[in-house]
Amino acid sequence: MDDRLSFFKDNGYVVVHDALTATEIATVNDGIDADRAIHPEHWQMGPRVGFDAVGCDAPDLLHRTLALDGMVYHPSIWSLVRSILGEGTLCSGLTFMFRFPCDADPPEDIDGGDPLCLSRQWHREDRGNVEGAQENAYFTSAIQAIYYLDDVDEGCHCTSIIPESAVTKRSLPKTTEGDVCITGTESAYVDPEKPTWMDSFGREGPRRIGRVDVHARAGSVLVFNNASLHCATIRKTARLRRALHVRYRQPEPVRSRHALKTPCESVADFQTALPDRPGIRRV
Ligand SMILES: O=C(O)CCC(=O)C(=O)O
Repeated sequence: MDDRLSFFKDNGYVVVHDALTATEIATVNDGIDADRAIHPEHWQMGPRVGFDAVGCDAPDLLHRTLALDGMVYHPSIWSLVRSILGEGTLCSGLTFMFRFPCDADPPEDIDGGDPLCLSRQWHREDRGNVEGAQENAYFTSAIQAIYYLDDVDEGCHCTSIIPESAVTKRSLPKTTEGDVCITGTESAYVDPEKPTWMDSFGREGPRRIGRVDVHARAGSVLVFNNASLHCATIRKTARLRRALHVRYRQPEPVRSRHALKTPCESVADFQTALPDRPGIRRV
């Protein structure tokens, strides 16, 4: 545990391998397949740029299936999350995501030695919102846990992240009005030799260096500071990648909407909207 905490402090993320048993993985995937069969209307893809993905969010999703109940505060990461964010931390969001096979060709100018990579849209969640991060030693205002529900390697879509310590995040320039947000992300970790990259779908963005592509077996979970630069690495692949994203934060400050999704305006809103089953709703 201490090793994971110190890795998280130094890097802004940690991977917990084999966090879920084969039975837990099957429970989640089977439950989602059942929900898709009964409610196909909730799993329709909206218009996307070039590659297909679809997700469903809690609270609605948790009202339709019991299969994710054990995942809201899964014991493999819950004490880690609470050690980082402190007593009073709550789940503030949960999304199940499918990323589908993609047959587009990689651009000629490949990104960072990754021959199958089609796209990377780097971002800090909530535009780098770090409200409340100064309250803990990890400079973390919210955590996102991404559970892989399929094996992930260099031949399929993965999550990528740029290691960045709590000390660095604390020292980065921040906005001085409104919510406290890290600024200057456009130029962060940009390759000085070749600062831009055009993805397979004609979108130009910064070409970042220093990334870690998270390749791990189904049942592993990436736990990261929501303000760390990360993205989905979209690859040419015939494989599906399923993942469960769970978000955590402190309810305060109530005015900051970080780690929340519409229509929930606060952690309390999200909690109230959850089904009243043991282990899910905590307020
Ligand atoms: O799907 C992924 O691997 C990462 C998605 C992502 O960038 C996000 O949740 O903000």
